[in-house]
Amino acid sequence: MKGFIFDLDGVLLSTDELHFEAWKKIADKLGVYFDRTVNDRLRGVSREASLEIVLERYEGTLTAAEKQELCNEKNEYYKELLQTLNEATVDDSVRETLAYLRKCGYRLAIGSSSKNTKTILARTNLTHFFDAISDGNNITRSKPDPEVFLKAAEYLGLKPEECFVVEDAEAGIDAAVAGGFCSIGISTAAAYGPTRIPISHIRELERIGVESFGEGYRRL
Ligand code: B16
Ligand code: MG
Repeated sequence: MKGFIFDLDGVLLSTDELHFEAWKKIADKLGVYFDRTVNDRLRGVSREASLEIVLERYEGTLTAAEKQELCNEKNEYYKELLQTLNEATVDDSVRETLAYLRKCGYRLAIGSSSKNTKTILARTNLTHFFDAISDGNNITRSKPDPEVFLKAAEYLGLKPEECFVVEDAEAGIDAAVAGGFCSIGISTAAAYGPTRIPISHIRELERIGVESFGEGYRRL
């Protein structure tokens, strides 16, 4: 194994609350019920697919242009909220684990559905840890399609079977499995059947990193 591809939201930091606030504004404007349980279903899902979930309880019909306008509006609220992120948003254990894996010689990439990935990485001072970034701006198909991870591996110059994918969402694990990656699941994804290696804390990646040099990960 030579690389680690990290999902962003839900793995390196959480922007759940910010997505919630932004979608809530849209839902309130439409008069649609929206709560944190619905918000949980938006994890790892693209902006457009998220809107479709928000609209499940909407009685009217909207044109494609109106839907696009709502997505844009949500993103404007969300970008304002992203201004509150800073270095302290990210747990020390995340920085320490990324630094450790780099020291071991692994190549690191981001594989995120978010089109705001670069802003989030810059605001939290995480950009320098990564050799490559694959995000919502360079894909045409969202998770569970493996495109975002396949592009990340390509940017790293590695084959899928040489990379771990670390994910918190079921759709992300499905994408990793479909792409031929070794999936590591955290949070919700730890209890998901197809996950190859469940973990309960990001620090466990250090052990996996050490044990997986060469063919070692097969013995886990
Ligand atoms: P944006 P990930 C995902 O990021 C989020 O989990 C999901 O809630 C969001 O809808 C999606 O990015 C798109 O984000 O609106 O910023 O393009 O988990 O794939 O890092
Ligand atoms: Mg995620």
